[in-house]
Amino acid sequence: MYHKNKTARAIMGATTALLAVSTMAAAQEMPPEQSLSGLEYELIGKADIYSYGALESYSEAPFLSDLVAAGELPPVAERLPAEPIIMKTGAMSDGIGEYGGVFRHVIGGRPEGWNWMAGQHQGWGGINMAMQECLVRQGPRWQVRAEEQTGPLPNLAKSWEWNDDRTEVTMQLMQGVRWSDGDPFDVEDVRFWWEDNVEDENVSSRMPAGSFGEGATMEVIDDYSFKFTFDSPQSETVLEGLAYIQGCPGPSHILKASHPSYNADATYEGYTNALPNDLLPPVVLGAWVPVVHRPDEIVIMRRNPYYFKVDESGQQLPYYNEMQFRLSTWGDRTTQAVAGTGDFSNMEDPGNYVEALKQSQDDSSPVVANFGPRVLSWRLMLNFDTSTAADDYDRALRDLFRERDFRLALSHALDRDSIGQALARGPFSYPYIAGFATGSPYYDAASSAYQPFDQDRANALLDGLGLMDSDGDGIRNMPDGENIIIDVMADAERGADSKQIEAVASQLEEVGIRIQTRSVDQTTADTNRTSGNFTAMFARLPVIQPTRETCESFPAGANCPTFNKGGDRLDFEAELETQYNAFVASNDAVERASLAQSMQRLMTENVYYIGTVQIPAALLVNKRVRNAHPGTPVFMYEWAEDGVMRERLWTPADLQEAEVLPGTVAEY
Ligand code: BQZ
Repeated sequence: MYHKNKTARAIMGATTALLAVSTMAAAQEMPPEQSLSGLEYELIGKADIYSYGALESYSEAPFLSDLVAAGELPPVAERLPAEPIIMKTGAMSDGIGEYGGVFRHVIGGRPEGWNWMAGQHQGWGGINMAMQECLVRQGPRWQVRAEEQTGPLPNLAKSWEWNDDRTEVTMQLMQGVRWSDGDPFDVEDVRFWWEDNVEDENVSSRMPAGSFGEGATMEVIDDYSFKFTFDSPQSETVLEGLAYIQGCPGPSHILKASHPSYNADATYEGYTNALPNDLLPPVVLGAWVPVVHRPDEIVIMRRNPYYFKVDESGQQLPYYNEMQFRLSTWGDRTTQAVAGTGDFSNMEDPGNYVEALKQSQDDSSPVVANFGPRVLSWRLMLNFDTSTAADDYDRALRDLFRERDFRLALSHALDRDSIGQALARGPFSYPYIAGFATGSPYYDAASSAYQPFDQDRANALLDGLGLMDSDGDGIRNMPDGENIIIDVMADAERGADSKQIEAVASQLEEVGIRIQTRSVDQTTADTNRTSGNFTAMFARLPVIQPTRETCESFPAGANCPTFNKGGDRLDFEAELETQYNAFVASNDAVERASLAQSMQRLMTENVYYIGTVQIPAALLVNKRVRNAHPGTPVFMYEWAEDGVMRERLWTPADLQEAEVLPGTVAEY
């Protein structure tokens, strides 16, 4: 429960440590950081949040009882597993909820398709997390006390045991969970997810083959249990990789027919597109099911009558009957949350901050705003993989990117304070170099090599590489005479990204390097980014937990990171890979922290990518929404949509918004 004056700031401790270190101000150290987050809350045990068990009786949303009476649905007790997940009342900041109403999201993304196992996105902003359920869960961990911070929370995998030397972990699945069409969920769905998606290199899974646990193989034991075997001892940490958006099985009973392993006529392209965004409703395990998608307008989701979670009074979750996702822009998400026409925003576009904060401070404001630590970090990624270069010029560029002095030069050329001020005036931004963002529990200032703004140094480094402006046009030339012009892909719809690239481009031009920005739509940016299909790319990528979207930031296995998929490691990268492997294999928090420090040193000293700035985000939630714990971070173990646990959010009946599709559920 939320206690304003209790001190339990495990997550934000890093910021305080940083202030102490920065007074020593050695030449290449990070400047002092000012924290904007001030929330304190009580930390609790994992089982205080939810557990598994049978209750004497169950009840359901009233309209579902009508559907049962009409013979359209089996009774609730038959739809639930024998031992559902029980959300504990003590962990709810407003207690057990009332059924009904709508939760109104506004998002900037557009659903690409529903086949998430094949890497498709659903438009982000919380749609995927409302549809998917994963083997384990990370989002709610921000509330877990330090002694229990040993690994993920259970979810579909309700428990697991390790063998003595920790080379095998056997996981038990919940029994009796059903898909939203009533089909039973069992180990076959997990096997299909692993063998025919993750490990099938023809499928662009978000957890690329070989990136989860050294040499991991999977073996089915019986209908509800399976075993991972590893080449080397592993830890609870490695299992974090089985949470959103990596370890979430899709409906094998639907998808096998489109997969080449089961259908001689099927193609991999056809498989990826087997669940197009205009084919509704998809079959899911999540609390809500998409039932309407009007392109560029709205996605409407309705409650899943087979959802496998209840509250302590036996009410089947979720409380909200309907989830709406208006398809607009990310900036509009904040505008509408502040205006009260949307219920939720991860305020993440600093251009909005001052105005949004001012308005939300007013007593009559419909919204509460809480700042967290700096978790949003931006970077310019240079592709080190020469094997996928488009042509000779691109290959020459990538060879250059592999030179540490070139990356150091680019980093020294950037004036991160002015980039930050271009985003938002005020104390929001802080320089980002590479590695963990300062909001990460693994961040350590003393282990971060800082490349201060120093264009003389940048010029000297570039001169030293023999990259002179031989034709006097202001742009340095490659040894063969061509101008150095770097094609940088970026997401056109992210205002904070475009503003930064503009500043980066003009600063790099000052040292004779030209950036040519290629702005693309979000889906193109997303797929090219995750598949490594770019020469250079500018993007916002939080590095908070190394086990989440690992392949975007760490050399975890031969196919990672996305910006060096060819496996031809940079010198320090091989060492970084060894440290990453040791990190996920370690069960000792002290050892992990120290490995994180040496990873941070390697990443920042070698400028693994070129960071620009990092900023805090604020969570905006409408005041009529209950159980949105005020301590919920926008991002810590997962985005707030998971961290806030939407299946237990509710609104009192007299404050509920009207549903667009009252009385309905997905029909198959
Ligand atoms: C939050 C998040 C929930 C993806 C996406 C998007 C993609 C990335 C990232 C964020 C959006 C919101 O982020 O910006 O606040 O709601 O969806 O998933 O930026 O382009 O690929 O990783 O999650």
